[in-house]
Amino acid sequence: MAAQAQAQYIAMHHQHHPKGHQSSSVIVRHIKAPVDIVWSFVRRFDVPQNYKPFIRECESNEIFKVGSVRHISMRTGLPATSSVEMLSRFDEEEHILGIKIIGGDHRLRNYSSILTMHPEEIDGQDGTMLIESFIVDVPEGNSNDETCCFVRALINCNMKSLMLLSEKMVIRVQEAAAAAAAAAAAGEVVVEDAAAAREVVMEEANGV
Ligand code: A8S
Repeated sequence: MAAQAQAQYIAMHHQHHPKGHQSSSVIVRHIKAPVDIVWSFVRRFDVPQNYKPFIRECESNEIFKVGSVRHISMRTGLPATSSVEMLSRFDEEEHILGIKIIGGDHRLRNYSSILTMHPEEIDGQDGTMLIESFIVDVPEGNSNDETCCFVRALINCNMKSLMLLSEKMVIRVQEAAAAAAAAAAAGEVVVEDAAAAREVVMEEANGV
């Protein structure tokens, strides 16, 4: 059932058509956090460093929308120092984020990625199936396999970090809800209810 849903999502959103000199792949990860929490990090096109561990800084002075551009500087230790990226898809209802790399000092030419997330139950809890796919030119001097491994490794790091942050956020939201309930029981109204407590925690984490 889950495998079928996964295949369907991939067929629907993650079809790239690589030519001979291009590499493409799909990565799936399951996160024990509801979609709205995972999406709260991913949707912030202007602050990718909130979850992507290789990014040092990001500049983007626009309100983000399709066509918005961000200038990223990387941490040291990578074969790259900067990247210029454009938001190519942004769907807040369906939870779809598409990015195209349009410049920068690195070796990934014509890189384009799509990230989607889908609600799923994990151990009886609200979870998220995270799917990311990409297509990129194979750089001169590298094989298709090398390129695919390199990009997959980077995406895996991003996804792992997103998973840890999201799962931590679930715990903070639960704690805030419990604290709100305890305060209410004691007759103090700090935040109105569990839903309000959750909003406070999520806004704080994402610097909204
Ligand atoms: C992403 C995905 C990738 C980012 C790559 C593949 C990159 O930011 C890093 C190293 C590079 O050599 C290329 O969604 C580039 O972040 C971490 C600078 C583009």
